[in-house]
Amino acid sequence: MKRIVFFAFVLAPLAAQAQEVTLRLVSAFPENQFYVKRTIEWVEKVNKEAKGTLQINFIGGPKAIPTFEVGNAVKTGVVDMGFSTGAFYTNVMPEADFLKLSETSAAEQRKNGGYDLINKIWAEKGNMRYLAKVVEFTPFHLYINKKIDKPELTGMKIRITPVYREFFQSMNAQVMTTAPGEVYTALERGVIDGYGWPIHALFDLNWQEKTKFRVDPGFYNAEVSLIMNLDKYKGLPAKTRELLDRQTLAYEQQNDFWKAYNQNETKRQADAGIQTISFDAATSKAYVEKAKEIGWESAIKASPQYGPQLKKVLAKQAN
Ligand code: 173
Repeated sequence: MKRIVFFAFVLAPLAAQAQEVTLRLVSAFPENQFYVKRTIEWVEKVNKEAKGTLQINFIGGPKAIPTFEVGNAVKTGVVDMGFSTGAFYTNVMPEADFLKLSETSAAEQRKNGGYDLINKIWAEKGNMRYLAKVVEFTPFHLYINKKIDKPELTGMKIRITPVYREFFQSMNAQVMTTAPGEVYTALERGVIDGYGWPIHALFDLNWQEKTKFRVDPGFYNAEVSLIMNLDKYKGLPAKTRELLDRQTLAYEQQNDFWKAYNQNETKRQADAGIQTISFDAATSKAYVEKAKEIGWESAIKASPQYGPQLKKVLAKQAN
């Protein structure tokens, strides 16, 4: 009798406390991308440190859930966590793609109200928690296989995601949206004359084999992050949630990593024979300004409510 009482009052609560939470994570980027490998390493570290409390179970990449469906899968709870960029889930909310317009860093956005605003919107429109941004300080570029001497793409078919749509269209490109996993074949078959992509991660997918030119300068700021189903996030025991917040923040705080990585990737492209196309100073300046102007203009049009609020925390304010 005594023993039973001991079990009920002492051991049973201990057993409940020891319940380990498992979160299922999918990646919108192909598994052979360096981003994903780096994230899997982070997951392994978390799993070691959080043993008994939290385990993240990496399910896979776009073969598990297609690139443009990861956002919806997180929203509805088909999976618990997603590794994605906002451009891949504009079908959940247009605001997802606005984070490319960030001129302030993730660290600054944690202080200036940006992180809280993002989380307000992500919760309200996407039933999501925006855990942490883990790729930044990374410009996008236009890569093409035909030489141009001015920012003019008439007659060219360019692979895009929502990141580049309005900007490339403003240069008269014919655009075609595809997931990263389909770009190599499109290049190989000559279906596209070029594509938008960050300064890095070209080699991960072997695109250097099919790429002649990179247009400089770059524009915008690539954003890749960990997102989570909001109900799942709220339902975590407080201690587990705090642990997850700490671990995702620690990952975000390593973003300076990308600065040196991108320099190296730029060199690697030159070494692989990718030539750069540059414009004169005035044209370059106008090119970058146009990207920004068109980006915010379409953002505010797509979200009159949150576009202007996000601009305040994402854009560097003119003094
Ligand atoms: O080009 C893309 O697929 C894209 O939108 C993107 C965004 C962030 C990082 C890498 C790619």
